[in-house]
Amino acid sequence: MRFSVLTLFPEMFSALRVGGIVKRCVDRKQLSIDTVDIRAFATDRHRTVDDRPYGGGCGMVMKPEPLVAAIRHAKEKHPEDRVVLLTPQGRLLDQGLTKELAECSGLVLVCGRYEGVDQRVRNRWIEDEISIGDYVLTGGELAAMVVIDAVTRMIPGALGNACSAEDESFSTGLLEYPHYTRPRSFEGDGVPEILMSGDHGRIEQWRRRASLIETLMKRPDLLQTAALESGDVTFLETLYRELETIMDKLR
Ligand code: 4FV
Repeated sequence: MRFSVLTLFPEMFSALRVGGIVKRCVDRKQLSIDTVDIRAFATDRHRTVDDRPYGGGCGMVMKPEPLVAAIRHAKEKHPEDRVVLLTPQGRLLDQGLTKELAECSGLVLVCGRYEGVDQRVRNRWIEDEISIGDYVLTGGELAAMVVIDAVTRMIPGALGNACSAEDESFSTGLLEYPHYTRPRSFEGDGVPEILMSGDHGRIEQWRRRASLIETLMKRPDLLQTAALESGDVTFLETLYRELETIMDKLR
């Protein structure tokens, strides 16, 4: 997987190389992250990359010339790579979109700054727009890092041999089950006995039910789209009836 990141702050991406799964994938050549400094493509004496908006208004806009020159530079080397602008107007990043991006040979991630980029760049050069959430950042860099981190996890083998990105939050469409590790007792709190039983069938069922409860309590909206199995619905119905009984007593 190849990431070419077009940014005014290439040094920000050194954060991805300090450690963790992304660094490991880079070291194993499963992944490359090349930063391209957009300002290096500005041709005027002051190397200007932004200017005042036509029609007035506050803030500045990223100029088309240096940005398009930087995109051309990235596409020259890998014409098949998808050019993605990080912007609040983009498709909302979720696990499904992350999976889709991980199937690309490479991504050219364009990080905007100021109020945004000149519309003519979006019309002619941007192939996809992605948002990491409905809020406004000072720049696209952090959003680009989120995309790099989430997509890296989908690279086969990135998570280490035993684990795959298949059996986790959102890939099941449900929230993750609770995790426990040693010590067996921590400040008076223990660990559910079932997890020490060695009975993987019952442990699997316990985890599935814990995921359903977590999702019902915290993100019931996800239950609409989750790939539920028959046992799940029966379990949720039992839960529902128990809650009903409790509610009746409370009313
Ligand atoms: C953003 C987001 C985001 C908008 C103007 C950069 C900023 C500034 N990117 N998801 N939310 N971008 O707020 O991706 O240029």
